[in-house]
Amino acid sequence: MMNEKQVKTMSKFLSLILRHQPETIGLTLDQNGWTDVAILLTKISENGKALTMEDLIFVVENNDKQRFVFSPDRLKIRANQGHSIEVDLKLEPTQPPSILFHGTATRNLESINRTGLTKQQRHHVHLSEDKAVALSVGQRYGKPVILTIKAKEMNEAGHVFYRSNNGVWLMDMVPIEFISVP
Ligand code: HQG
Repeated sequence: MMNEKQVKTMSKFLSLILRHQPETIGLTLDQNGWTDVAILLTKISENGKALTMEDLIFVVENNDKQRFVFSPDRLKIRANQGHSIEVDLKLEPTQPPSILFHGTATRNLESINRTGLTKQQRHHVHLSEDKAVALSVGQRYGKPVILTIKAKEMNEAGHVFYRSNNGVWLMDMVPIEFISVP
């Protein structure tokens, strides 16, 4: 059985492979972001990181943010969100709650005040229903600040919101008029 640290390391590696650079291990994703589990296991082993199906199931089930999902027959796997490569997750537009949160670093505020929130390397701007999650996201990049987004108002103004299977809210951008900076 894998320990907590091994699970975390493997989760990070899977994020790299399933969201950003599948070519690192010679893998390809289909247009919806899925890849074949058997091929994934083989490619990972060929790249010196032995992983059994049992371990992979453990990593998927114990991932703190439920970042990955199997197809119902467990023959395929993909990341739930967070991609930088072009994939169509086939998410349906969804009505957001009245407010959502975005954690960022204070040094980004000047630029955000000019252009609103824009997607950087990833496909979407990511928002959370949970302030604590937003705080930890912001902390990754420096001194954190939590922005409150008037999501319902923004949605009613015509901006499309999607919700990933693991509960992350995704949109193309957030104009400045819907952002409250503390
Ligand atoms: C910032 C984690 C300057 C933005 C989380 C962020 C999330 C701007 C950074 C997921 C800007 C992009 C995504 C602007 C946005 N000027 N900076 N106009 N607009 N930014 O990593 O939201 O652990 O692409 O504030 O839970 O930090 O990977 O986005 O600081 O869901 O599963 O540009 O990553 O999930 O950074 O994080 P990211 P994020 P995982």
